[in-house]
Amino acid sequence: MEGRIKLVRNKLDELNLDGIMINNPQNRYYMTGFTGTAGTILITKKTAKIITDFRYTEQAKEQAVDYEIVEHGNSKLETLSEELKDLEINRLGFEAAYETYKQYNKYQDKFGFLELVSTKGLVEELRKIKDASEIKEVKKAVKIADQAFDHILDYIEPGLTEREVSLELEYFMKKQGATDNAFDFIVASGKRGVLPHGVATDKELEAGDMLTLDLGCVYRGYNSDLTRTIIIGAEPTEKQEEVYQIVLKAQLAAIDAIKPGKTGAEVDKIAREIITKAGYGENFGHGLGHGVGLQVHEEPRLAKTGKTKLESGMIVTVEPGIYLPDWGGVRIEDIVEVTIDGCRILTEASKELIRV
Ligand SMILES: [Mn+2]
Repeated sequence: MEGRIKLVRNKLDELNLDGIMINNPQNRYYMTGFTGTAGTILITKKTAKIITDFRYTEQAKEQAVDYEIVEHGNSKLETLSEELKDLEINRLGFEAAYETYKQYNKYQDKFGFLELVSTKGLVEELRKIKDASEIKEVKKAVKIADQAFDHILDYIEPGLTEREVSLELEYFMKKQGATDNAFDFIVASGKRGVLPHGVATDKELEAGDMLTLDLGCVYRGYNSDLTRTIIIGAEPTEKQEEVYQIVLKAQLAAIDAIKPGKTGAEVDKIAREIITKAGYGENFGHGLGHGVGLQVHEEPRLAKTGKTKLESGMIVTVEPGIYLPDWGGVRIEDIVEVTIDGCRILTEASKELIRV
């Protein structure tokens, strides 16, 4: 964590701040290794502290060895205020995207002796590039999702409800060591496939349905995200096969184009052009992909608006889709790691149009 603290201190210098308080849970974990759910990180040019309560002081001492642990009593803000005065902080950064207006007002009341300075994505910026230990955790989360996909292929049969499929996925992944679901799984069968975020319902799976499964888990704080579309109990129709192959072609071309220096918009465009040329441009209404790490959706974005240039160590999804009203949809999603000269696909689930 020392390296990460140093990088934050460089940012403090750049922004002419004496310190920053970090409350965003993912940023807190990233900066400290502390897994407790309450505590404010205070990083200044010379000190690094976690202000937390009685429930977490021992745990914080064990997990966050680079930090001084300060236990607060009834009022965390009171303790924070004393610390800030002792440290002679004049300009204090806070996380604009995380703190609420109500909380900001409380800070203003308590910290009248200093200037509160809004910061945007200071820690998130560091989180874009994953180090070896983070890549290892994402790989494990990806592996659990891959195994869950293989498992669910054996489990699925006509007559099961989407909800039963979703529950089985959750049960399986948690048995493999996942601590949580990365999001509400999408289990969208038949015409429901038109909904890019069609979470599982009581609809029963029917022969001839296409089924889009979008699942992911959390492993040691890191997320996975996997989408496959399969076909249930029948050979695909010509149209199902056609739409599937277009999405797959777009996905493979985008993956092929990923390398350092390319922007998210450039990669998005490659997939979008293939889908548009095939006549389905209007039916691909979302971005191509997103960063994955401590949050399942984070920077950088692969989308029309994605200005970030890809760099080695970024981990992103590539997930084009085609959604047709009164018909259904197809989406195929892998997670890839950007390398020095291209990218490595971390997802191993098959991309054949699988019939179960
Ligand atoms: Mn995704």
